[in-house]
Amino acid sequence: MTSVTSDNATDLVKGFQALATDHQLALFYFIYKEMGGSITPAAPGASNVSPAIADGLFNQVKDLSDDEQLQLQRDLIEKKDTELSRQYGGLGDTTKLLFWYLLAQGMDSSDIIPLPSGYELPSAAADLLTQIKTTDFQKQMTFFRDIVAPMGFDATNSFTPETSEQPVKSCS
Ligand code: 45D
Repeated sequence: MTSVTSDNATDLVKGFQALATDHQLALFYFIYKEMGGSITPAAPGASNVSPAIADGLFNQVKDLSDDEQLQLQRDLIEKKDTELSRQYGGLGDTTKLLFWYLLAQGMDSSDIIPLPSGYELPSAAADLLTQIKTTDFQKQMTFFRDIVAPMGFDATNSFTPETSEQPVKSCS
C-alpha cells in the first residue's frame, strides 16, 4: 500500500522534529556520515539549486566563531529571527539542503565546529537513524527536503504575534 510508505516518510519527519534541537543537529550529522560519498552535488543546472547562493551563506557562517556557528545552526532549527536565519529562509529547498551539506563538509575540514569527541546519539535519534538508513534513496531525499524546508526564518511569512491581529468578528 502506497499510503504506508508515505505515512512512514511523514513519521520520520515528525520523529525528527520531535527531537531536542541538539539531537536533531547530531542526528543530521550522523546521517551525513552514513551517506558519505553518495551525496554528489549535481551537475550545474541539473536541478533547482543555486550553488553560489549556498556558498555565499556558508562563507558568512565559516567566518563566525565556533559558538556562533553552533548558535546559528540551533537558530535555524528553532526558526529564530536573525539576519542569517532570514537569508536561509529565502533559499529554495534544494539550496537549503546544499547549504547543510556544505556545513557538514565544513565540520570535516575544521571550518565548522565539530561534534564533541566521543559524542553518542541519544537512543531516540539512533532509532531514527536506523529507519532512515533503511529508507530508499528517493524517500531519503524527500525526508531531507521536508526537514530543511521549514528551518530558518521565512521573512515573507512573518506576521509576528505583536503585529498580527486577531480575526475581527463582523458585527452587524
Ligand atoms: O557541543 O538535487 C551538538 C544536492 C552537541 C544537489 C554539537 C542534493 C553539543 C542537488 C549539538 C551535537 C547536493 C544539494 C555540539 C540534491 C555540542 C540535488 C554540534 C542533495 C558542538 C538532491 C552539532 C543533497 C553540529 C543532500 C555542529 C542529500 C551538527 C544533502 C551539525 C544532505 C550537523 C546533507 C550538520 C546532510 C548536518 C547534511 C551540519 C545530510 C548536515 C547534514
